[in-house]
Amino acid sequence: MKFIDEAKITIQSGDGGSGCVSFRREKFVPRGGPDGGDGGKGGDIILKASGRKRTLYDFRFKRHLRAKNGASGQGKKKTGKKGADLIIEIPAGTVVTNIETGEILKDFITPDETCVAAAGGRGGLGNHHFKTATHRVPRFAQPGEPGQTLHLKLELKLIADVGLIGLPNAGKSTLISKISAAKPKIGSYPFTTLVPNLGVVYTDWGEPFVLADIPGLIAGAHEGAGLGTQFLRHIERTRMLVHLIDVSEIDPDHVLAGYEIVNRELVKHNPELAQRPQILVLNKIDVPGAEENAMRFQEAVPTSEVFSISALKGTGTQRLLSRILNMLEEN
Ligand SMILES: Nc1nc2c(ncn2[C@@H]2O[C@H](COP(=O)(O)OP(=O)(O)OP(=O)(O)O)[C@@H](O)[C@H]2O)c(=O)[nH]1
Ligand SMILES: [Mg+2]
Repeated sequence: MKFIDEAKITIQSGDGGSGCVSFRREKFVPRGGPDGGDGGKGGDIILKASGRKRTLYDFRFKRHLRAKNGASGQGKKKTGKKGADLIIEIPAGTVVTNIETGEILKDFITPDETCVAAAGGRGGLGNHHFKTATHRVPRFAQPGEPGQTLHLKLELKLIADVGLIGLPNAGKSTLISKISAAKPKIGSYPFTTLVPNLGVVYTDWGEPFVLADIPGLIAGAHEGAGLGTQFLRHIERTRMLVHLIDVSEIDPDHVLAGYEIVNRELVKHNPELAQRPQILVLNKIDVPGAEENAMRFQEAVPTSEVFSISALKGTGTQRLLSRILNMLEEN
């Protein structure tokens, strides 16, 4: 089970600008004295926890991150421009370690926490600082201090944004295996899944999100039946639920029976969990006769938005993903 997202990056703060060697030259001021300004400070690399980031996905493509150098000082004691800082957004929950020393730089817990991971180099002093009573014509200035380069490891303990719930055999593991890299066991019998699986779902429309596939819920799950409470507890930390229903198994005389079993378990385990935003998804729409069942179900829950998909064939899954993303952004 891999619940950790990891990335290695190299950060480099900006070099300080060099100090300037210059002498005041004006028509009526002979031998005006040194007036070289200081170099600007190099930009810092700042790490910032963000509530919008959910994974370390960005760093697969962007591994080397640099802040800007400070500009050199100029005549007339003008200080060089400061190099721009680079703010790197990471998900809250990321632990940042210096790879060379093994030291933990920071454990980012809540959004908006920041940390200067590498400070920009100081700017060099201009030559006007070096004028003394005995040394009136300093023809030198200080170079800027170089920036720092650090190799960092970012580790994020993944917390599921979306929980996938449903009766055993509804096709939860099939769905997660099709839309993420997770490779859970899939079987044509109940209780194939014995431990939760997490998968990161990447889409073209927004920030990736983390989906949790949990073992099927059955009546009495809140008291430990089936695989019980430990998995209900697992989905307590998600922000929304996707309730998967095997539409080929719907009993025409009790259309909502299966759906109600799962919801009852949620309420009994934790009433707050039943209030969580939930998307209803009818799966296995490819099975002959499923369309009629889907219609019956829709009529029985007229107010709810119901999706029909085939996890196996991929029918309807893109539309579902786009709705999940919308709901995550709304909440
Ligand atoms: N025809 C059809 N079969 C599907 C579809 N999705 C899943 N199945 C089949 O349904 C069975 C159960 O799938 P799983 O993904 O293991 O179901 P699960 O909900 O994870 O089951 P548990 O882990 O036991 O709770 C497998 O035989 C799948 O091949 C679908 O869209 N269409
Ligand atoms: Mg499963």
